[in-house]
Amino acid sequence: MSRLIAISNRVSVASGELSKASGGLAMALTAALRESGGLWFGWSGKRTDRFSGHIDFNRVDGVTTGTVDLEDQDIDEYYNGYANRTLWPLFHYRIDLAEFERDFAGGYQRANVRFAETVRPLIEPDDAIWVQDYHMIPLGRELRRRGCRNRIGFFLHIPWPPPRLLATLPEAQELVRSMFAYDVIGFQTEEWLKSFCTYAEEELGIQLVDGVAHADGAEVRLISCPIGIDAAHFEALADGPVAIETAARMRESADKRVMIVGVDRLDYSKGVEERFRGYERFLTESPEERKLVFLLQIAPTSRGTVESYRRIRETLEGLSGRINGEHADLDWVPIRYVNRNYRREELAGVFRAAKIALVTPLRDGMNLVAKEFVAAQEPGDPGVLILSRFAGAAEQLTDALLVNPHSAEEIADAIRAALRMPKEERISRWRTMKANVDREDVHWWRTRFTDALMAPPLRTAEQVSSESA
Ligand code: GDG
Repeated sequence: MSRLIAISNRVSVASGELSKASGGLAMALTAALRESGGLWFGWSGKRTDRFSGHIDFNRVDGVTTGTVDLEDQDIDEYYNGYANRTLWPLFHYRIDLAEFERDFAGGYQRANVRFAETVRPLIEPDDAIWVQDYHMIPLGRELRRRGCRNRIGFFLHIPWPPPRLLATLPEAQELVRSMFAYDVIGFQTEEWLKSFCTYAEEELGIQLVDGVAHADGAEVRLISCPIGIDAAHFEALADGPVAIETAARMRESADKRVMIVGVDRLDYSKGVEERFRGYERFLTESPEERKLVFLLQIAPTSRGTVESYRRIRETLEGLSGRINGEHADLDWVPIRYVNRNYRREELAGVFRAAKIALVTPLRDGMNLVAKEFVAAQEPGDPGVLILSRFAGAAEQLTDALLVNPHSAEEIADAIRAALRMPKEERISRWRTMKANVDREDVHWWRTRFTDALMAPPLRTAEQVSSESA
């Protein structure tokens, strides 16, 4: 296998059992890079007074990382700006929150040029390059402009918006055109893939045949490639000592009540406000059942410097306080709302102790929490997953209780249905979901993408030039 170079905004090698930051992406890339002796390149997360292109190399757990520091202006315009205040809200259908600023677009382009210039000298002729996510959409084209003829793939972790929404982005055409510099473009679901194809065909007149786009003599494979978790590893965490102890603590503090759990990075796309309203509806409508449950919502803060993230934090604090004030009793609080980060093995224990998970994003590329909850369940007595129809995971986990996350009624109904669900039904739904989580795990995802990336070009360079002659 040729060497793999992964490029993403942030570089975080999943190292050791007790790592806090190792989410699915970190796990997946760490495994892929370790196998191919690869390199992981990106931003260090640190600032510098003047961008120098100096690469800081490190070796962590068998993976080489190379990171660069960015100037304040790049961090403001590229990361906090275009990535998190323009593309993130727009791609999650929140045009009301998207900010369209020329400075942001310029900073995004400049940072991508800087990444391309910095990483280019490290690329050997046989390397395959895998660019990750919305921070780096134009990176492939910038590498091509610098003479890079390697196989280059791009994977989008978040949704791709419908064409009419994307059209609100002033740079939409240019941005999408830049993507045809890649050999492979991967999306989490068929739905996002279709939206991309419709835009490419209708707005850019690009010809698509059997999942291959033909643009300016180039052929680009378009695939759906849903990301998975390291299911075996997560299941083992849930069976490990830290998780067992955490689950025991949770059960004791639950005092025979059913624990409903939600775990989300604090982000407006995760639908936590709407979830609280759905849960409140359940409390109001089911007086006889309400005191049998409580909701534990874990929501570690993210992107704290962006205004809309401060707002969501305030809203949730206010809402959980109001609901608790109105419904709590001397011996019972309906919502435990926790703003901090837990170790993965503690999360696995929390999932194991929970009888219901509320995973109700308004829009989500995939949502790994849904898969982690499934992986952590006790086979003989599994919990029920309530899942948003608008999470990428809903294409695979069709045996969850699927809900419209905007509807408080549907969320309340689903909580009632979950509480009343017979054990046999719980087991049978869980088995089907677990089979999917195990089969289409993170290794499956990585192999599916890298196989497409390493596959021989559809036409040789000679064919292309003789056809265009
Ligand atoms: C993007 C896309 C896509 C959460 N709290 C803690 C903690 N977490 C972990 C979860 C999970 C990860 O963070 C979150 O993954 P998600 O998939 O839910 O969401 P995003 O961060 O938005 O990720 C998403 C993903 O990329 C992968 O392609 O699924 O759609 O938006 O692993 O468990 N981990 C620890 N402590 C916490 O308190 N250790």
